[in-house]
Amino acid sequence: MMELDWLGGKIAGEGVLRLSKKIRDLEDVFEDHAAWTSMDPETLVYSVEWTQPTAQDNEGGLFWGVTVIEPGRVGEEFFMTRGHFHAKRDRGEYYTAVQGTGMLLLMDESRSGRWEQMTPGSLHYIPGHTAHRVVNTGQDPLIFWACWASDAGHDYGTIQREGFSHRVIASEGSPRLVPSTQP
Ligand code: PAN
Ligand code: ZN
Repeated sequence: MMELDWLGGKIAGEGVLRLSKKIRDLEDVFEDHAAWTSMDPETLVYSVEWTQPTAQDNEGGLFWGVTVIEPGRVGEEFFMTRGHFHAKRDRGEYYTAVQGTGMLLLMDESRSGRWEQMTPGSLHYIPGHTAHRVVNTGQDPLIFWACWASDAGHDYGTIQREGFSHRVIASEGSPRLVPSTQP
């Protein structure tokens, strides 16, 4: 059995997997390369803890995890996840935020984008065939839980090459959604 620290964004138990992404791991994720270069490469941007109680290729299984995105910016752009399509495109996912404020960016395969505001208690259904990225637009860590299909897989390459349709930047202190000029 696993124990969740629901509001702290932690999972305790045997076999919990963890990853963290620092500034140095996120080259070309943010638009302002000069600002990225000037930052401390060891700055933590986000971390993920998750449990895989079944094999990754097990059709019908579910995985469960939590992401904590630190507050911060690279240039004008807020800290955010890499974002991905699922490798099996039709696999959906649930996200629910428990702390902080942010935006869930969604984009379909024809690059049509939309977004949903994330606040404590907001529940987000991410349909299949939809890339998803989360942006922390607040002053505090943004913590959200997720449940996804065990055989979904992650396609990061498409977003790396083509980017998202929109970016979220700070404009006079407030988050503003702008069309992307480059991946
Ligand atoms: C989430 C994400 C997590 C980190 O668990 O994997 O928030 O974001 P990136 O994977 O885009 O770096 C999820 O969507 N799983 O499918
Ligand atoms: Zn996903």
